[in-house]
Amino acid sequence: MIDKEKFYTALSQGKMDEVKKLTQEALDLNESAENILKQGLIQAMDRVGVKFKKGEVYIPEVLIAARAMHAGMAILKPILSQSTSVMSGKVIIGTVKGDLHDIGKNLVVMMLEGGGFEVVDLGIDVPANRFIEAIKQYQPQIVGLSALLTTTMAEMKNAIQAIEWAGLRNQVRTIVGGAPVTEKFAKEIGADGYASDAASAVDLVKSLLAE
Ligand code: B1M
Repeated sequence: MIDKEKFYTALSQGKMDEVKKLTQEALDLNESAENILKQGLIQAMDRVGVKFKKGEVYIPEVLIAARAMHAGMAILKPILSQSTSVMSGKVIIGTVKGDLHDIGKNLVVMMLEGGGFEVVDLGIDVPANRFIEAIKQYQPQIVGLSALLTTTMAEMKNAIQAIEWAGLRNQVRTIVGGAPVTEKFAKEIGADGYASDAASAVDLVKSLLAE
């Protein structure tokens, strides 16, 4: 049983050691890494997000919560990324230009690695030309774009267009995701796929590679 209140209290107060302890304790009690992630860490961060929206907490509080979330995720990473299958494809991924949110993207990376994919993480605030350089350098089959702001969603379109203009569109499949992104938007900007969460991103990549 995951103590959601304890996770929320520790995470919202930015108590990294406490979040790590709670995460480890839950693992020791045989909770699955997926459950700890969803019911412990993500739900706590969602509650912080609601308070942020209402103006009850501000950016510094959200930042320390994000740092505490990363501390918990670091404990789960080896488990989520554990894979017995051989590398089944290469994915490059990044949060688009102007956007600094990386928690969700990092989860997608972990789950893809767990799904047996080789992942090159380009980080945050990634301009279109960096995606192009990375396609040439790493020769991936899939390019993943993440955005958390309605204002940076347009950058996804720019990146996909730039890939097309660089003559690389037939070489890669593009997938998009992030809280404000929808299936409809993905189609409008010419992405090859949309995933609403990290687990679906793995299924999506698998299905695109099987086509
Ligand atoms: Co920001 N922020 N933030 N923030 N922040 C949101 C996104 C917001 C919804 C908060 C709110 O108002 N309720 C709002 C966006 C509003 C909008 O545009 N619609 C917002 C805002 C406004 C801002 C600033 C503009 C605030 C300001 O400066 N006034 C600013 C922008 C900075 C910038 O990017 N240029 C800002 C800053 C920040 C912090 C730096 C303080 C911090 C980020 C720290 C970090 O990431 N290292 C932060 C945080 C933490 C949040 C909230 C609270 C949490 C986001 C998060 O990590 N969620 C967020 C509110 C919320 O979402 N509840 C908010 C947990 C994560 C697991 O979920 O990222 O959705 P998510 O990822 C999911 C799926 O979306 C999906 O899978 C993931 C796992 O299942 N997914 C993909 C994600 N990428 C994918 C890619 C894929 C497939 C699936 O394929 C490639």
